[in-house]
Amino acid sequence: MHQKRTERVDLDPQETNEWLDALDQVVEEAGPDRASFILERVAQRARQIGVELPIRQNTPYINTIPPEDEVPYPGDRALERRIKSLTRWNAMAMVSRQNKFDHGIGGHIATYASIATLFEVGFNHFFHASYGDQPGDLVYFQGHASPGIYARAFLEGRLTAEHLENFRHELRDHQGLSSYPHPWLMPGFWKFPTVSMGIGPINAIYQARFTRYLENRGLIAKTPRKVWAFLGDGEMDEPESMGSITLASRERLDNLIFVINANLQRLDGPVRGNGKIVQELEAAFLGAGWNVIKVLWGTDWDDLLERDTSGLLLKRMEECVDGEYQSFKARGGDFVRKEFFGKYPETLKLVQHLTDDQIYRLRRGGHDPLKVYNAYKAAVEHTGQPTLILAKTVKGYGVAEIEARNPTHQQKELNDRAVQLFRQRFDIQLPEDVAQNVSFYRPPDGSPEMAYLHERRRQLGGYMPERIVPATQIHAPKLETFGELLHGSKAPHPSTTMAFVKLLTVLLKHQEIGKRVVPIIPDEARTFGMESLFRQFGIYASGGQLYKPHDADMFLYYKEQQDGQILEEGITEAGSMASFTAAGTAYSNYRIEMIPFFIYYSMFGFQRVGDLIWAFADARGKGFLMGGTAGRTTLSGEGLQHQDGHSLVLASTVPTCAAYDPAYAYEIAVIVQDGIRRMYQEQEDRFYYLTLYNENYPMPAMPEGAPERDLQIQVRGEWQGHVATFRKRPHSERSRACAADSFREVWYCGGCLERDQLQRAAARSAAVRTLEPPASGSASTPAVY
Ligand SMILES: Cc1ncc(C[n+]2csc(CCOP(=O)(O)OP(=O)(O)O)c2C)c(N)n1
Ligand SMILES: [Mg+2]
Repeated sequence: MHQKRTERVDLDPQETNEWLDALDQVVEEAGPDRASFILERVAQRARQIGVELPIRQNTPYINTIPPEDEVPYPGDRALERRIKSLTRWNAMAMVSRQNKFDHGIGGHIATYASIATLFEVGFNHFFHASYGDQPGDLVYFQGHASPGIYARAFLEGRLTAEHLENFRHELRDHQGLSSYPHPWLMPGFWKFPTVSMGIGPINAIYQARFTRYLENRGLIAKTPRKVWAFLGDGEMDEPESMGSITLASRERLDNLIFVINANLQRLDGPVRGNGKIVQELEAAFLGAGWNVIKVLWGTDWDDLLERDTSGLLLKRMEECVDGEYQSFKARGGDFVRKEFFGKYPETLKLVQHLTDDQIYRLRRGGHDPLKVYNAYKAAVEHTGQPTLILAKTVKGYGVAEIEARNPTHQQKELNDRAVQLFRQRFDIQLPEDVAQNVSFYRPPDGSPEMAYLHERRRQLGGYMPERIVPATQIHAPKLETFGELLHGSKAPHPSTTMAFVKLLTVLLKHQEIGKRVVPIIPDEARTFGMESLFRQFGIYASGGQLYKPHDADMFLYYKEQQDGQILEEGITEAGSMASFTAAGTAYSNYRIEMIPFFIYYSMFGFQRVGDLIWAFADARGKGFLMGGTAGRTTLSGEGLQHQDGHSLVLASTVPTCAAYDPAYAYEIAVIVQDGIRRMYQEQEDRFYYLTLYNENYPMPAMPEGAPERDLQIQVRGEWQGHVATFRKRPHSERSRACAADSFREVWYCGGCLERDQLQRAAARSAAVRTLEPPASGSASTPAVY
């Protein structure tokens, strides 16, 4: 009788062993590739004859790269360790000093302590600041690991002790450092604002895709440039972190490398106390088509695994959950001997030659430069897929008394004993006064470690992070370029959406700046009447169009091409916003100014992807957000679904966003023309939000003096002071397509409720409840201009 899958027992161990021996023999005689081929064929046959195959998207809980495939470390391990230790010291001193003198100032020690090796191997061997005359790699640093990045820049001589002394005090008279990566607060330094979790990973994916887009359109030279994203394991719970990972594999983004700092903890406690975050992420990313490299165990474990003939060490590694792994680092070597190795006599024997201290110091993979180097090397050489590196680390690594403890994330200060233990742990040689005062320390110029550090960066094309803004490349077209929009409409009259599509077409065809325009649409082009753009400008498809579209013989067919200009993103406002960010900041990342237009249902904008929009502003992004079908809509069947007077209010709260609610076609032309002038020609770091309506009505010709007056009517974030500025627009019988209407209604209803409550309280009688609107201009009515 056949067994059920859930009841698997070995019915014939001798037969099982024969199969396993046969497999061993193939590997021995013909190598693992041949064995893999045979297994693939066996699996294929099994499926054909109806054998159910267990689908497992996990590899064993050991390193992906076996020791025999490793290359030796190419750098000077001793000097690199010295540099890393000094960086650790200065990072720790920076946070600790701040908190001593200014209690509660914040900052993080534990995160950088866990990620230091992952950064340092990158800085010494992989992160290119440039490729010849081309810009280099784009690195998204884990935001709250910033102390380590500052500490390295201090060693490099790019930051001073005064900078470090003023960590988190950047707005004082003297120079300081922002808590987290921030291109406004440190404009020459940080490129990517990453600290809002989930924003880094999705932006990195679309950044890597945008690199390919620029290359395929012939706008930048091809380079081996990589996008590196350093992420927390807790951060992976944000929907944005993993929501777009299939785009990366679909697009074969082998220029993208995610490095997850799997220290098994987040802020409150373990990321997956009852499971294994590394295995969970491995399965998800393998399933999504990524190349996954696990770096779990340091070199010291190689010998133990080699001698694990019973297979019980591997079994023990597999059966422990992360909550236990955390305890193994929080509780010391004797605990590990007893609770981890002691479970089986065979595993206990494996470590009988080691002291408790040696057992405690058996390193995890993410703290071993050799293992990390080999993983990075494999990642940069891998083709056809993005790579995920899962590096297992310890939160608060080497910081006595906080290592792997639950409150470690919040630890900001170290007492004198902890500081001295920290020094001993990493063997940090310092002048005595520096050690006593926990001061910052940079060895003298010309010392071996400083010479090495500078030489490595010279080999890799310079220092990083660095943000460079090129000279302006774009001149705004003259207003007359949009002639049709300026002269008024004839029946049948258009909507402002139609006027915008006309304007976009004119811009796309523009001799000088047409190529720089990036239309971004989340599956809404037909709704907005934009399908004519498909054929004219092509939809970007990195592999070209592999099929003949069913509408190929029609004039407006669905045309995909490798150098297509339109980013048709599918139904992902978050992904589209990430594309908008890559395009709107291309000037600083690729030294090429691009002009993105992201057109979407306004209802799915600021309230849905508001934090991505905020990050775009932080990144000093430029471009136009176009909120379609704003206000009430007359789109058949859509009704109240899109009634969103509030988008304008939300837009007006983003400091660098200029929000407009244009009523007429010529106003759109005036705002966009002036926007291009201000953002690109004048290099102002701002962006625009414009509402678009779908109702058709007569568009007047541009009156005398209009540009100046129209540009004044930006919606400002002063609505609480009742000066929100909405335009009156023509009303039809069916609908009043006016954001101000819904806004006024909300205001009006709020006023009613307020008065209602007051009346009840005062009279305790429900005699008369008036719903009269407050008198025009009274305190509860927004002024309407
Ligand atoms: C969207 C968002 N929510 C909350 C926070 C606050 N926060 C900062 S760090 C952190 C824990 C991060 O854990 P993990 O990603 O595992 O990074 P680790 O410090 O462990 O490397 C939290 C919750 C944030 N920065 N962003
Ligand atoms: Mg973590």
